[in-house]
Amino acid sequence: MLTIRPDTGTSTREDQLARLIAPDGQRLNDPDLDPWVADVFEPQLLGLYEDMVVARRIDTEATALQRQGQLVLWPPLIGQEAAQIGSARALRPDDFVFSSYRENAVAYVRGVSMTDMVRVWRGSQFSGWNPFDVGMATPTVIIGAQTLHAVGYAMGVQRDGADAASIAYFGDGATSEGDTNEALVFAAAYGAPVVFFCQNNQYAISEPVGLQARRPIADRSPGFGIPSLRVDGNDVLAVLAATRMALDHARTGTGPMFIEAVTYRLGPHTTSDDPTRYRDSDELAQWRALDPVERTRAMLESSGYLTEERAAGVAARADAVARELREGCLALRPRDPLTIFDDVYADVPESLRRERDAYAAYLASFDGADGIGVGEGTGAAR
Ligand SMILES: Cc1ncc(C[n+]2csc(CCOP(=O)(O)OP(=O)(O)O)c2C)c(N)n1
Repeated sequence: MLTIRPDTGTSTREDQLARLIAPDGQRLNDPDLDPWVADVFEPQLLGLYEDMVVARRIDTEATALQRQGQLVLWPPLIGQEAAQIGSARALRPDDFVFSSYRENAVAYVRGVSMTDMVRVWRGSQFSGWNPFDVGMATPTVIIGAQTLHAVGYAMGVQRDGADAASIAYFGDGATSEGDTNEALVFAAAYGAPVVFFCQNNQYAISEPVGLQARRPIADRSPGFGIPSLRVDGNDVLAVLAATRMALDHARTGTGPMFIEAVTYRLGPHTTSDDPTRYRDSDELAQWRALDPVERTRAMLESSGYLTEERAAGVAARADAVARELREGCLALRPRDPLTIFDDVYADVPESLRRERDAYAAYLASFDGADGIGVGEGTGAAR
């Protein structure tokens, strides 16, 4: 296996990361970031902590549902809670989110229901929710495509004379895609009010970030004329501050901004992936020590704010959300397979009509075969 790991793309170099909470929970100061979180005291920090605990609980519950055969696939976010919660809590309701498949904590903050969160992963619907109800487009699996959507939306906002912004979430791997680079060119050229939020979780499936990035990812966008910030992505307060700063930059007509949140995917790429094949346990242990949830907990405990009662409240909230997720998931029924042909064309082309008829005939061929229907596990159906 090729392993190129210069101390650049994969780096957690202390000197390069903007940070407000140390790994041991100590509150640090940063003259650039501090003003953006001057209103964040213990109660607000407890809210961010609760969000992260809930996000992790959603993730473990969905992973368990996949292992129990109730979901086809799940893309875990464990390790990336601070990057997602800190950035999502910086958004206003009139901002618009364009994400990949891993931003389930962002979706939670935007108000996506637990049932909608798993619809697509259960295979019961082709898309998850109504974007305009929550200010968030449904996830994009095509790597980097959502960056173009975010820029297009931002250019529309600009032409409407509104002061909202859009935000594009993507991974380190997506920065190698043509789409992302085109999006950066357009955003810079038109001064679009968009924030590019890259979660550098160190891997694009099995490829370490150092393979594609010989310099920190945050060094790329200045070449397009877009200022960037490299922040500790496991520090929820620093991420909140950086995203508020970037959104303000975008909304006030100063143009796009790029944030690289340096974090780590503690779990597999998806539930189909085995990360032990491409990364070692020492690396994992090193990042576990930087756990974003533990860090905020340590901070709140050392200040005496996280009492047993408050911790119990957080755990109860996480349990309630997990229950909602499980019940919502199990209540979802499969759709008629033929509906895959619906709602794509207003006037269905002849070729697609023929394909639909052929598929309908194929499905019908199982009817009455020893009383066993499609999907019930017959050798023939497989
Ligand atoms: C255009 C395109 N090429 C390839 C893939 C296959 N693919 C799925 S996930 C992935 C890696 C993405 O890595 P990154 O952008 O770092 O995001 P992460 O999954 O780490 O959050 C790839 C190559 C795809 N979905 N779309």
